[in-house]
Formats: sequence, structure tokens, C-alpha cells
Amino acid sequence: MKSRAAVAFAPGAPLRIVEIDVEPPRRGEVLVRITHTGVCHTDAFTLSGDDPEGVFPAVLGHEGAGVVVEVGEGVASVAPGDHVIPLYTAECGECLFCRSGKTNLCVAVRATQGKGLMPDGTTRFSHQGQPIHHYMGCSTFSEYTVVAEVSLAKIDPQADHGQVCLLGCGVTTGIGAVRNTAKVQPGDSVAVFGLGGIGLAVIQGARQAKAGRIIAVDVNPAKFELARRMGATDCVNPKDHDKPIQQVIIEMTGWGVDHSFECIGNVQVMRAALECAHRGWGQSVIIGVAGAGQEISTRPFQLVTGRRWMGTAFGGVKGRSELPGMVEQAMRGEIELAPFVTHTMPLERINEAFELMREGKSIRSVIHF
Ligand code: NAD
Ligand code: AHE
Ligand code: ZN
Repeated sequence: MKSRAAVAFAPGAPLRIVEIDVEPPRRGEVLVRITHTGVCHTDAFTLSGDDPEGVFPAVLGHEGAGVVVEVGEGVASVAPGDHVIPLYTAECGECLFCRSGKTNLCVAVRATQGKGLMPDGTTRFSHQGQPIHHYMGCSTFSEYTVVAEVSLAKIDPQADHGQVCLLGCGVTTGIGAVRNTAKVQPGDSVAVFGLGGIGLAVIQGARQAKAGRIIAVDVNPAKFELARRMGATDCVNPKDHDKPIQQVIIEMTGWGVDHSFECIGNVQVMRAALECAHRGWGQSVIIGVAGAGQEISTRPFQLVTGRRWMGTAFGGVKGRSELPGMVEQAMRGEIELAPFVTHTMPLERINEAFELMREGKSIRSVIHF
């Protein structure tokens, strides 16, 4: 079938809106009509060419919601008409990781996903006879996409796709990092570095967890108003200080914060986030994705004196078993999604969404088809 899609033909180049060919779903696969998709910084990161797993040409996008159109052989957990959110972290329920009860990092389709291919090692997308790669197992920048059955969360059909698409990545990642990874407790102090969709979701999660002080850090002060609305108690711009930001936060708090979260993808800020964690027990969660070849460093003494360095993917959330419940929480107003949606636009204007993000003018642009 034909599908309108925004295709990344080459790193660094704008997406091109073209008509692509989409093959029917094979065994264990599902054809989904995407209704809405957010644009996450990770899409921009991969488009930039800095992602070691970035392959071109590809249909990017991993923060979508849609409706099942057709299922391949053997698919039993979803049927045509079901409303779904595609998952870049699958949940097969059977692999070593799923069975461990310790992680959401299912490996069922991860190896081929990282190569931009379906689990059988081929692609369902082409343009003028040339193959186009998939992305993160989702490829939500195409009106019709094919994903593995294990990469679909079935959600309440009453949910507003224009909002719950953000649970496909950003909001779930931030809230999940607080609930599942850091396990923030009432009264805990928190510092959040980077106030995009991820950082603001961390703040919302911290407020839900009844954190005490929530310190929001960004070099763009335009982000502070929404951060305060989400629950930040203090907003700090590192540019307003002539000492390292970790020192500023330690001076604000006495011994540092109980939890810090890096939501940027900057390895220097990752260090600062670790070093502003409380002596003896403070923990720092890396959420941001850093470019190929970049490494983190700190003095080992920072860890010897009790700080813990951690990371999280999709906020530790198991997509098929836990995301439907988060959609319900959003429908009940327990997770607030509306403030994240600063812009909406049709697929044809998707490059504006990347530009708005780059300029720091948006939190999330939601694309509709
Ligand atoms: P975004 O671009 O919307 O927001 C990033 C924010 O960081 C901006 O407000 C920017 O002003 C701020 N910033 C940049 N440099 C800074 C600095 N030196 N100090 C303080 N603030 C600074 O991005 P996003 O969509 O919120 O994503 C954030 C990061 O999280 C990205 O690296 C993305 O790839 C990553 N991510 C990871 C996961 C995961 O599962 N681990 C999921 C989603 C996104
Ligand atoms: N491809 C990159 C890694 C990118 C990465 O870390 N992705 C996050 C999700 S970002 C969503 O916006 C993630 O979930 N990682 C775990 C996984 O299995 O991909 C690289 O460095 O190769
Ligand atoms: Zn994302």
C-alpha cells in the first residue's frame, strides 16, 4: 500500500515528505495507521548523524499513537480497530530480561531494531523501489507503519491520541525514571537538568511522588515558567553563576540532592548531575542520550563517598503491561499531558517541529496525519 511519510534520506538533511510503499505485515507483525506522533529530541539526535545506530534512509519517529489496520499470521494480542501505542522497548514476556522481573529491557527484537530492520532482517518500507529503514521499532513518521506485535501496547480506545502519543516516549520516560528508577520518596530533594519534554515529565513525576525541593536547571530561562507549573520549587540558570552548577546546587541544599536527573544528553552535565548528589546516598539518573564516541567521567571518590550513578530507558516501564495503565492515569487527569503539547501541525510541516525544538521554543510538537 501507499503511505505518506517524512523520510530521513541523509544525516543532517531536512525530512522529505514523500509517498512510500508499505508491504503487508508478516508473521508476528502488525500494520498500524498512525494518527499522531510527537517529535522527541532523540529523533533529532539520530537525524543529526550522531547516533551510532542511525541508518539512512529511514522513517524516524517513536512517540506515536494509532489504530491497528491488519495483523500478520500468528498475531493474537491485537486485532484490527484496536488503539495502540508503538513501543521502542518491546515486551515479549519470555526473554531472559522480561522474565527477570528486574528490567524493562526486552531483547526479543532489539538486535534487528538497532539495524533499522524488522525481526526477520528485512524492511517493509520502500521508496521508488529503494529500501527504507525502520527506526526504533516504531517509525511513527509514516501514516502507515509495520511493527512487531511485541512492540505494541493496546490502549483505551477513548484516549485522545493527540495527547497520549506522548506516553510513547517523553512523558513515560520522565515519570518512569522517578517512579521506577530513582524511586523518589516523599520529602526527597530532586535536581532536574534540562527542561524539555523529558525534564518536565521528571518534575511532574517528582511532584506526584511528593518530593520536597525540586530544583529545575536549564540554560534557557524561557523553560522556567512551565517548570514551575509542573512543580519546580527553584529554577536555576547555570549562566547566572560563575561557579560550577554542582557547587551552586550543593550550596543551595547543604550536602546536595537526594536524586538528580540528566535530561539533556551532555556528558559534562551528566558529571555535574552526579556531583550535586548528596554525599553518602545521593543518586543520579542519566536519561539523556549522548553522541557517538562520548564518554562520562568523574573522580571515583564521588562514588566512594556514596553517590550512585544510574541510567534508564523508557523510564523502566514495561510497555505492554504498564503503559495501558498510564494511559488511564492520563485520562483520569492523574498524569497531565496537555501542557507538554506546545505546538500541533500536519505531517507536511514536520521540519518546523525540529526547528522549534532546536530553537528551544517548543516542548513537544504533535504531528497529525
Ligand atoms: P529537548 O531538546 O526538548 O530538551 C533539552 C533541554 O536541555 C532544553 O530545554 C535545553 O535548553 C536544555 N539544555 C541544553 N543544554 C543544557 C545545559 N548545558 N545545561 C542545562 N540545560 C541544557 O529534549 P528532550 O526531548 O526533553 O530529550 C532530552 C534528552 O533525553 C535527549 O538526549 C533525548 O535523546 C533523551 N531521551 C532519553 C530517553 C531514554 O529513554 N533514556 C527517552 C527520551 C529522550
Ligand atoms: N542508538 C543509541 C542509543 C539511543 C538510546 O539510548 N535510546 C534510548 C531511548 S531514547 C528515546 O527517546 C533507549 O531506550 N536505549 C535503550 C535501547 O535499548 O535502545 C546508541 O548510542 O547506539
Ligand atoms: Zn524519545
